[in-house]
Amino acid sequence: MATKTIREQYPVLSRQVNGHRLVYLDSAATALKPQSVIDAERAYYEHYTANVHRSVHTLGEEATGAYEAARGRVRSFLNAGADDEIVFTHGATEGLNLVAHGYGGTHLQPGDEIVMTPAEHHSNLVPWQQVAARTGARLRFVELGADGTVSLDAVRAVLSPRTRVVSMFHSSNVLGTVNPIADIAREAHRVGAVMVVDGAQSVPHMPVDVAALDADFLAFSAHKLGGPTGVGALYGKRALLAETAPLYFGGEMIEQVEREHSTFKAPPERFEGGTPHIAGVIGLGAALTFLSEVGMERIYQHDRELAALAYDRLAQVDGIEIYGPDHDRQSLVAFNVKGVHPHDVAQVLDARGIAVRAGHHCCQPLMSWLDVGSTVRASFYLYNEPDDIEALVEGLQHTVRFFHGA
Ligand code: C6P
Repeated sequence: MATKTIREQYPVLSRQVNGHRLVYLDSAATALKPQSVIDAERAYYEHYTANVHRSVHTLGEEATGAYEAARGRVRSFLNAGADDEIVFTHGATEGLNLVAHGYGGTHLQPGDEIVMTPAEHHSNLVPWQQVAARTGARLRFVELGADGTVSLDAVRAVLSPRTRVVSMFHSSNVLGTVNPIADIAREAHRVGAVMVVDGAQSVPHMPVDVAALDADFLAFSAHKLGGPTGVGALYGKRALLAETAPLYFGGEMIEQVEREHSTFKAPPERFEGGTPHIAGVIGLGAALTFLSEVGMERIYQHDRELAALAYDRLAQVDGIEIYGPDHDRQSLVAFNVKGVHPHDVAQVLDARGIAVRAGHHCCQPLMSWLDVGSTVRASFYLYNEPDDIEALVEGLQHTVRFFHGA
């Protein structure tokens, strides 16, 4: 599929924003949706709206078939061993909460250790803080390298016989770095800990193989890879999911309910209580099909090339400070224009049709480590091209002139 054809499949890219063509550089917050995803959701609502796993009529069977087919698609996309290792969630945040509360909350003892980095998204930090407070476990943080990277030696330095959980991002939503998860998982397993992976920023941008990584759990969101909002999936090894307690109790997750007592279904149904986001799950399946047709290896290379180009071009703009390493970036660049608040930068860019994110990116401890309150972030995906980066560079040159004079 040629890049031009890819762009044409995203209807929102044909709109104008403030009199300019839309330059969408905020895919790390949420990615644009291709027509096939929009069509798949719409088809469910137009042609076979029904609940799943309940209704024994034609529409119910069709809906259940499409819902379970999407589970199979997630399994093959991640190279998981079996469909029942895939749990549908509201997104990465719910997946990580399910592991923290459902697994950590029932396995951690006082003095046990949970290892992570100071660069975690709040969704992979706050749930563990909560579970640590409840169980008496302790959080331990890996020391970041000077450029924000995570080295295996730094991970080894904090692992101990008390480590029970290592929970880390795969790709950073601020630094653009990719953690060596397969190596970290090997070290985690050596001390008897489980490896939890926050795949929110990796699954959309690179081939992710849970078997090759030997991840015990891996969570991601559909909306960051072109699927609908409010849905995602959690991969968990079958034996570990079997030891995980559900977060929600109610319809369809039960086996037998008596007045005073209930028993629960096996995973994954045990974790999908209540009517799920059926259209969203079907849309997630369509998004994975679309990405697979383009090819994840190709998307990986494309996004890396754009991130490298953006780094080089932004480094040439006077008055810009870039955060994170100068090489090996996955799909984004976070930076500041010296002396200008990130929100002001975002507003000036927006007036030129350029969408970026400004803020702490739900990574306040990392902002403290970087010694900033917030940053601007430009993030790229398969529909971006070098001309989008040139538009950003021109917009930033204009911003510098606007605030600091010619
Ligand atoms: N980061 C960003 O603009 P949810 O919100 O559940 O879909 O994903 C949470 C999440 C978890 N981990 C990482 C590394 C993430 O980047 C995100 C979402 C968005 O950076 C919204 S804050």
